[in-house]
Amino acid sequence: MLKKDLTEYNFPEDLKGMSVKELELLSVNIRDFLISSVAKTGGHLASNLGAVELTVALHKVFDVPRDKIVWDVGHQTYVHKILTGRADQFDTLRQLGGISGFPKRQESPADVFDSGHSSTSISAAMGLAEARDLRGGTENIIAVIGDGAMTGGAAFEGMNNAGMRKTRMIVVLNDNAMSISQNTGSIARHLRRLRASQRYQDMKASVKKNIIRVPGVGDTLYSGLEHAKDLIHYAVVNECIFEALGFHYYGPVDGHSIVELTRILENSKRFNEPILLHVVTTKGKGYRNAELNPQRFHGIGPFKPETGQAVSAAAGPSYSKVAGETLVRLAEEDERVVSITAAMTDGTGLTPFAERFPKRFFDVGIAEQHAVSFSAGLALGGLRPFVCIYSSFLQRAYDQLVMDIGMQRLPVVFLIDRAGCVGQDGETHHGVFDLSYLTAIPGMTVLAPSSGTELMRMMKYALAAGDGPVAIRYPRGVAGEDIFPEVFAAPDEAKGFRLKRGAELVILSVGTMGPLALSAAELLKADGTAAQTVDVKTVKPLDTKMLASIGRKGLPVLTIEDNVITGGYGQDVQAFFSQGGYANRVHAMGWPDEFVGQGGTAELMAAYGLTAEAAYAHARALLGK
Ligand SMILES: Cc1ncc(C[n+]2csc(CCOP(=O)(O)OP(=O)(O)O)c2C)c(N)n1
Repeated sequence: MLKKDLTEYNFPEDLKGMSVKELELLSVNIRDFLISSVAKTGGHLASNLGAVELTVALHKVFDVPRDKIVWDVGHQTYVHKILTGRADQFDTLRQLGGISGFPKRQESPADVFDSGHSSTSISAAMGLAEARDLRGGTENIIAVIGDGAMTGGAAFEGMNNAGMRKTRMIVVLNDNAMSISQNTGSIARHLRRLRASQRYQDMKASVKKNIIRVPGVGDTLYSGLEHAKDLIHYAVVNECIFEALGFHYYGPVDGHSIVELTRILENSKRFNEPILLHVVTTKGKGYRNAELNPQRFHGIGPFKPETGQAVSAAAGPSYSKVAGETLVRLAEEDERVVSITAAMTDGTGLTPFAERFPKRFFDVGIAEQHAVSFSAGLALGGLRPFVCIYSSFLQRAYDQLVMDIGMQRLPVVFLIDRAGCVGQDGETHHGVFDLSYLTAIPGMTVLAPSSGTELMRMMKYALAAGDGPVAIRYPRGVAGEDIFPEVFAAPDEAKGFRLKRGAELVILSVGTMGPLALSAAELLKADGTAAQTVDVKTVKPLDTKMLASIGRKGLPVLTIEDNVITGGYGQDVQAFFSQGGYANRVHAMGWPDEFVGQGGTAELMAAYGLTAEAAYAHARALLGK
């Protein structure tokens, strides 16, 4: 029986008794709910709209939480959340204290693996399956992975291993031909061919071979199946990469047909070996605006459902836009400039570059490790690569940063977008570790602009420098105006720091923490305390001349950074003073040693004491006031 409101169901139990017709009508209701709900909160709409029938069928066929579904990236789990009793919490989606836009084990037993970064589902599902087998369990383990996430090398590491071990697990490949933008690469081409293949064949023989192996019940199951004649069809293609990796391949299947999906999923349960079900879906399905522009509706802020228009417009160009436009200008002047993205062309502002210089632009797929080693090769080949990756995704490529770039002192420029707190995407996406992980690499120059113009100056410098890697990190959102009088100068030319007469304390703010530092200084001034503010543009190498002159005066120092305190700029300053024998007191402000959750950036900063008021209080404490 269909109910008026999704919150009235007792999901997933209520799904079990529903007919195909009812499941189809339910899917329509879920779509309406998704559109009106995400229009208010923002979120990953297009991917979820495309996965409605697939998720309904998964929950109809499998018994969650006993059976385990591991969602790759996890941005497409809204329907799964609705079908596991969380529809009533959707007004809190991605908000401070609300439900997450990604699977969270803490949130529900139905969420078995926390994700946010791509291509990990097959490995995690394989681990769950091998653990089940060692325990003698019988539950089904399913990984759901998109064609975009399938371009990540880690997915193949998992398949390589599971295929060899013949691990009993199901991989559902949700193929909508889209990553965030059009999916690229040979895997995408291969999937296109599989999709186009019309040569279906009865999979009876294959089912028999596999079912017969199910201990105890194989024979009975098979004869039941043979009579039922509901065997899955599969495309016979001359080459199928998944079969070469040891998986049974079935598909392509219409990912919007509840009948097809439930049948293939039901049959897949009976396999005793790894199988991959190739499901074809349409990103944004059922909402015209999203179908027409799936990229824009991949991740979107609040919008008007009738028109698809954003509720509020940005107050100015973002750092990403400044970076992309500057890169076009640099490339016009210097033909060695090339740019690389790992499936984030638009997010990193590279669309104008891709259009203007298609041959010098590389979208390598969701493959950050490859992107970094590839850029090492490009640099060795005489080019000047600018690698544009979000801070949290660059974590993937740490060894490549250390060995392939840092150790070899290659002139690669990293444009590290979404550095610092990113807001609603939460702990998987906050870029709060980069200052720590980058400054640990010998020879890496690490810069943090405090305005859009500073970013431009830094990019120009990075191209001209050319004697080692340069990382420039900047946050999500609007690039501000210059707020400090000093403009960026090359680290070795940076001079001219003078302690102001009468300064009682120095506030060193990194990059975009500048406004916070200036407000704190204002509060202190009102209290009769003279604080000198410094815009720290170069995080590494440390400005030792400046620090030594502060050290000699013994002034207390407050540092503020949009990074974890551990291993950040503040701790480098502390180490400089203590190792240099200076007695300055230092208080380091930044993110604490914990995974910071989701919420508005300002809300989170307030919750974690990254405010002008908190800075004022710390400053006074340093001065013993
Ligand atoms: C390691 C990593 N790099 C980049 C991203 C950003 N990202 C999130 S979803 C996505 C596209 C995923 O495409 P697909 O798996 O096909 O899912 P779809 O949204 O099309 O359903 C990308 C690139 C990420 N989550 N993780």
